[in-house]
Amino acid sequence: MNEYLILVVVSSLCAVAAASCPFNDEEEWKEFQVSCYYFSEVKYDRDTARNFCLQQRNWSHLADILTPEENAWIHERLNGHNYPENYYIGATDLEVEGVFRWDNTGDTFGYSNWEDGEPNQWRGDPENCVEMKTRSGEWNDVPCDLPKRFICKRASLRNLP
Ligand SMILES: [Ca+2]
Ligand SMILES: [Ca+2]
Repeated sequence: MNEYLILVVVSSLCAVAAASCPFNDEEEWKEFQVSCYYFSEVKYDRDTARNFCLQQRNWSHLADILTPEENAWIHERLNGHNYPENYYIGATDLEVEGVFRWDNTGDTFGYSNWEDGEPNQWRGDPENCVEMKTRSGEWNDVPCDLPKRFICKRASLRNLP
Protein backbone atom coordinates (compact mmCIF):
# COMPACT_ATOMS: atom_id res chain seq x y z
CA MET A 1 0.00 0.00 0.00
CA ASN A 2 1.54 3.32 -0.94
CA GLU A 3 1.60 6.32 1.33
CA TYR A 4 -1.18 8.08 -0.49
CA LEU A 5 -3.54 5.14 -0.04
CA ILE A 6 -2.69 4.88 3.65
CA LEU A 7 -3.43 8.59 4.01
CA VAL A 8 -6.81 8.17 2.31
CA VAL A 9 -7.74 5.19 4.50
CA VAL A 10 -6.70 6.96 7.72
CA SER A 11 -8.57 10.13 6.73
CA SER A 12 -11.71 8.12 6.00
CA LEU A 13 -11.53 6.38 9.37
CA CYS A 14 -11.11 9.72 11.13
CA ALA A 15 -14.10 11.14 9.24
CA VAL A 16 -16.25 8.20 10.38
CA ALA A 17 -15.06 8.56 13.98
CA ALA A 18 -15.88 12.28 13.95
CA ALA A 19 -19.34 11.83 12.45
CA SER A 20 -21.33 11.30 15.65
CA CYS A 21 -23.12 14.56 14.95
CA PRO A 22 -23.18 14.57 11.15
CA PHE A 23 -24.62 17.36 9.07
CA ASN A 24 -28.37 17.26 9.20
CA ASP A 25 -29.50 18.81 5.94
CA GLU A 26 -27.29 21.88 5.65
CA GLU A 27 -27.04 22.58 9.36
CA GLU A 28 -24.24 21.52 11.66
CA TRP A 29 -24.86 19.82 15.00
CA LYS A 30 -22.34 20.10 17.85
CA GLU A 31 -21.50 17.20 20.13
CA PHE A 32 -21.29 17.27 23.93
CA GLN A 33 -21.12 14.08 26.02
CA VAL A 34 -23.84 11.74 24.64
CA SER A 35 -25.89 14.33 22.72
CA CYS A 36 -25.85 16.57 19.67
CA TYR A 37 -27.11 20.14 19.65
CA TYR A 38 -28.43 22.45 16.97
CA PHE A 39 -28.42 26.23 17.48
CA SER A 40 -30.91 27.90 15.17
CA GLU A 41 -30.35 31.15 13.36
CA VAL A 42 -34.00 31.49 12.38
CA LYS A 43 -36.50 32.66 14.99
CA TYR A 44 -39.73 30.80 15.57
CA ASP A 45 -42.46 30.88 18.17
CA ARG A 46 -42.09 28.07 20.65
CA ASP A 47 -44.49 25.58 19.02
CA THR A 48 -42.90 26.01 15.60
CA ALA A 49 -39.44 25.65 17.14
CA ARG A 50 -40.53 22.52 18.99
CA ASN A 51 -41.96 21.00 15.80
CA PHE A 52 -38.81 21.88 13.87
CA CYS A 53 -36.73 19.98 16.43
CA LEU A 54 -39.10 16.99 16.45
CA GLN A 55 -38.78 16.69 12.66
CA GLN A 56 -35.01 16.12 12.87
CA ARG A 57 -33.47 12.68 13.27
CA ASN A 58 -32.58 10.51 16.26
CA TRP A 59 -35.16 11.59 18.84
CA SER A 60 -34.48 15.26 18.34
CA HIS A 61 -36.39 17.62 20.60
CA LEU A 62 -36.23 21.16 21.96
CA ALA A 63 -33.27 20.90 24.34
CA ASP A 64 -33.60 19.86 27.96
CA ILE A 65 -30.67 20.85 30.18
CA LEU A 66 -29.95 18.40 32.96
CA THR A 67 -26.62 19.37 34.55
CA PRO A 68 -24.56 22.50 35.29
CA GLU A 69 -21.90 21.14 32.92
CA GLU A 70 -24.40 20.88 30.07
CA ASN A 71 -25.73 24.38 30.82
CA ALA A 72 -22.19 25.80 30.84
CA TRP A 73 -21.30 24.10 27.56
CA ILE A 74 -24.47 25.38 25.85
CA HIS A 75 -23.95 28.89 27.22
CA GLU A 76 -20.42 28.89 25.83
CA ARG A 77 -21.78 27.93 22.40
CA LEU A 78 -24.32 30.78 22.54
CA ASN A 79 -21.63 33.34 23.24
CA GLY A 80 -19.60 31.84 20.42
CA HIS A 81 -22.64 32.08 18.18
CA ASN A 82 -22.40 35.85 18.28
CA TYR A 83 -26.06 36.71 18.59
CA PRO A 84 -27.33 38.83 21.48
CA GLU A 85 -30.82 37.31 21.49
CA ASN A 86 -31.99 34.55 23.79
CA TYR A 87 -32.88 30.97 22.89
CA TYR A 88 -35.86 28.75 23.66
CA ILE A 89 -35.16 25.57 25.59
CA GLY A 90 -37.63 22.71 25.88
CA ALA A 91 -39.78 23.29 28.96
CA THR A 92 -43.17 24.82 29.79
CA ASP A 93 -45.54 25.27 32.71
CA LEU A 94 -48.57 25.02 30.39
CA GLU A 95 -50.21 22.23 32.41
CA VAL A 96 -49.86 23.65 35.91
CA GLU A 97 -48.85 27.29 36.34
CA GLY A 98 -45.48 27.50 38.07
CA VAL A 99 -44.64 23.79 37.60
CA PHE A 100 -42.16 23.59 34.75
CA ARG A 101 -41.63 20.28 32.95
CA TRP A 102 -39.27 19.20 30.18
CA ASP A 103 -41.17 18.56 26.93
CA ASN A 104 -39.43 15.36 26.02
CA THR A 105 -39.72 13.49 29.32
CA GLY A 106 -42.48 15.28 31.25
CA ASP A 107 -40.05 15.47 34.19
CA THR A 108 -39.98 18.46 36.52
CA PHE A 109 -36.60 20.16 36.87
CA GLY A 110 -33.89 18.37 38.83
CA TYR A 111 -31.23 20.90 37.89
CA SER A 112 -32.34 24.46 37.06
CA ASN A 113 -30.58 27.75 36.44
CA TRP A 114 -33.24 30.44 36.80
CA GLU A 115 -32.16 34.06 36.84
CA ASP A 116 -32.81 35.82 40.16
CA GLY A 117 -36.52 36.65 40.36
CA GLU A 118 -37.49 34.14 37.64
CA PRO A 119 -39.79 32.49 36.81
CA ASN A 120 -42.01 35.50 37.43
CA GLN A 121 -45.05 35.25 35.11
CA TRP A 122 -44.25 38.94 34.57
CA ARG A 123 -47.22 41.28 35.05
CA GLY A 124 -49.47 38.24 35.07
CA ASP A 125 -48.81 37.66 31.35
CA PRO A 126 -48.84 33.98 30.47
CA GLU A 127 -45.10 33.37 30.54
CA ASN A 128 -45.24 29.62 30.08
CA CYS A 129 -42.13 28.91 27.99
CA VAL A 130 -38.45 29.13 28.89
CA GLU A 131 -35.50 30.91 27.29
CA MET A 132 -31.79 30.74 28.07
CA LYS A 133 -30.25 34.18 28.24
CA THR A 134 -27.34 34.45 25.84
CA ARG A 135 -25.44 36.79 28.13
CA SER A 136 -25.66 34.86 31.42
CA GLY A 137 -26.77 31.32 30.57
CA GLU A 138 -29.58 31.80 33.07
CA TRP A 139 -33.22 30.90 32.43
CA ASN A 140 -36.29 33.11 32.21
CA ASP A 141 -39.97 32.30 31.64
CA VAL A 142 -41.33 34.12 28.56
CA PRO A 143 -44.51 34.19 26.45
CA CYS A 144 -44.57 31.25 24.02
CA ASP A 145 -45.57 33.30 20.97
CA LEU A 146 -42.38 35.39 20.75
CA PRO A 147 -40.18 34.52 17.76
CA LYS A 148 -36.83 33.38 19.17
CA ARG A 149 -33.82 31.34 18.26
CA PHE A 150 -33.86 27.88 19.82
CA ILE A 151 -31.77 24.83 20.66
CA CYS A 152 -32.55 21.27 19.53
CA LYS A 153 -30.91 18.24 21.16
CA ARG A 154 -30.72 14.62 20.05
CA ALA A 155 -28.81 11.43 20.75
CA SER A 156 -25.27 11.30 19.40
CA LEU A 157 -24.73 8.41 16.96
CA ARG A 158 -22.24 7.06 19.51
CA ASN A 159 -25.12 6.76 21.94
CA LEU A 160 -27.80 5.12 19.82
CA PRO A 161 -29.32 1.93 21.22
CA1 LIG B 1 -46.19 30.47 33.67
CA1 LIG C 1 -40.04 35.96 33.20
